[in-house]
Amino acid sequence: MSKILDGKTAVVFGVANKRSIAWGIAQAWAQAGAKLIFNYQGDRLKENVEELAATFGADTPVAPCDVSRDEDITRFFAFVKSKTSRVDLLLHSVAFAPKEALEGVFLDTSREAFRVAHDISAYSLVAVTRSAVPLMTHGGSVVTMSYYGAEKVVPHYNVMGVAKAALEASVRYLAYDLGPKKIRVNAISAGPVNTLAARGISGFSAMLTHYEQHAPLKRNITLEELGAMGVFLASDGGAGVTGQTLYVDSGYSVMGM
Ligand code: NAD
Ligand code: 0WE
Repeated sequence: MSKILDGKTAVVFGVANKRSIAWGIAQAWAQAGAKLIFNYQGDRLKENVEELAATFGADTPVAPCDVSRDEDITRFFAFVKSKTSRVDLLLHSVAFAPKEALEGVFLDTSREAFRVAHDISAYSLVAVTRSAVPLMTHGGSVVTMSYYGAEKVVPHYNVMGVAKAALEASVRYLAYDLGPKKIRVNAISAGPVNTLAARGISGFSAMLTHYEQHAPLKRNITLEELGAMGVFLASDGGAGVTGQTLYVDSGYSVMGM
C-alpha cells in the first residue's frame, strides 16, 4: 500500500535519545514512508543516535553536526549529498541556552548567553535551511520547534523565549524567500514534553500538572501528536501552509485565564 511520504527523503536535526521530539517526528515520517538522514551533536550522542537510526535499517545515514560551527554544517551537507540526490523534508529540533540563563531573571542575561541562545536556537535554522535548499530541487517542507514562551512571559524561560521569538520571525522570512522554490517553512509550538532538554529545569513537572489542570484538553501532549502534525506539514495536507506557527499544546495558548 502506498504511504503519504513515500519517495521523500528527510534530514533530521536534534535527536538525542528516544524521548526527543525529533525522534517522535522522525518515527512518524518513517512510518509514513520517508527515508531519513540524522545528525548528532557530538561524540557523547553518537552511539545513541546510531542505535536509534539503525531501527530504520542498518544503512540509515548518520553524521555529526554541531550547528554552531559553519564547517560542521558544510561537512554534514556534503555527507547528505553523498547519500541522496534530493532532500524533501528538513526537521530542525535544536535549542540551547546556558543553564544559568534559564535559572535567574531575564534582566541578568549576559551578552554571551544571549549570543549562544540565539546562535544555536534561531540562527541555526537559517544556516541549515540554506544548506538544504540546493538539494530541495522538487520543493520541500522545513519544520522547526517552538514554544509559547516566544510570545508570552513564561517565568525562567527568559532568553530562550526571546530566541524562540527570533526563530518564529525567521520562519516567516524564510517562508517568503523560499516560497518561489515551493519550499514551505513552518514552526510547531509544542506544549511541555518531558525530554532531556526539559529535565533538570526546576518546576518542570509542576508545568506538566498545570497543563493537565488548565489546558482545554486537560492533559499533556504526546510525541505521537507532534509526529502527526509533522506528517501533516510534510505532506500535501499542508501544501498551502507556510510561514506559520502551529500549536500542538492541548489548546493551552487560547486561554486568557
Ligand atoms: P532534546 O534534548 O531531546 O533535543 C534537543 C536537541 O538539541 C538535542 O538533540 C541536542 O543534541 C541538540 N543540540 C543542542 N545544541 C546543539 C548544537 N550546538 N548542535 C547540534 N545540536 C544541538 O529536547 P527536546 O525537548 O526534544 O527539544 C527539541 C526542540 O523542541 C527544541 O527546539 C526545544 O526548544 C523544542 N521544544 C521543547 C519542548 C519541551 O517541553 N521539551 C516544548 C516546546 C518546544
Ligand atoms: O525549549 C525548551 C528548553 C530548551 C533548553 C533546555 C536546556 C536545559 C539544559 C535550552 N537550553 C538548555 N540548557 C541547558 O543547560 N523548552 C520549551 C522546555 C522548557 O524549558 C523551560 C521551560 C520549558 C517549557 C525553562 C524554563 C521554563 C519553562
